Amino acid sequence: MSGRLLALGDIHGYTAALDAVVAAAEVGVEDTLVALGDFVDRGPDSRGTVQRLIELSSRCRLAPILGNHDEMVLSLSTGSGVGFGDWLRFGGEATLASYECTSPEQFPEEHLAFLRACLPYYEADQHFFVHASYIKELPLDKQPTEVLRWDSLRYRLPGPHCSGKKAIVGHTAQKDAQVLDLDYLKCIDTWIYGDGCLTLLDVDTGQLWQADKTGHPFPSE
Ligand SMILES: [Mn+2]
Repeated sequence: MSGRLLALGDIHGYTAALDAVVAAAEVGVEDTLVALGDFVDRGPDSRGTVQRLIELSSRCRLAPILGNHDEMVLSLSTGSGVGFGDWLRFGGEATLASYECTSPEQFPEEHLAFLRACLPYYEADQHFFVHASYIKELPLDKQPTEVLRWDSLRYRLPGPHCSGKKAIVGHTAQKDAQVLDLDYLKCIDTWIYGDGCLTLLDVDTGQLWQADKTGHPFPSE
């Protein structure tokens, strides 16, 4: 297969940063772009971010992974209402504002369908990709979704996975804005919703493209 294997950290509604790193890396139709999830919440433009990802799916080989924030939106979109208050506090308020809605039940069906089609994980020849974390002894198709989407590396750092493949993860915001590189695991959530940036990684070469909230190169010159 030609094209690069690229990984994109947690976007959280910062569409300008998404546009900037995709343009800088010149993402093209041959490239596989694994988006690690948490497309929505906290930032100002969740709606624009989801729209852009839908567009990107026809401009490259997009493999979107479901994050815990995306999961919250999906479960609230079915009208369950469970956890609505918590979701608002964890960034849902900004998401509602961007959609000009009072509940995820009212979000455009195309956007909800995109989130429903997101993957629990993505596996390549020498790497695998999850939103949050994994249990090192279990094959990927046996991982609990709680661990895949919610576990923090600060709470429990897994060792190398039994498959021998290297892990690329998001979710645990790196507040020094540096990619966490343990060789067997890279975490590329570089805290765009705080003082950090959005990171796009070429998995095979290690090249990084990074942008801040406004879409300017990070770190700024
Ligand atoms: Mn997350």
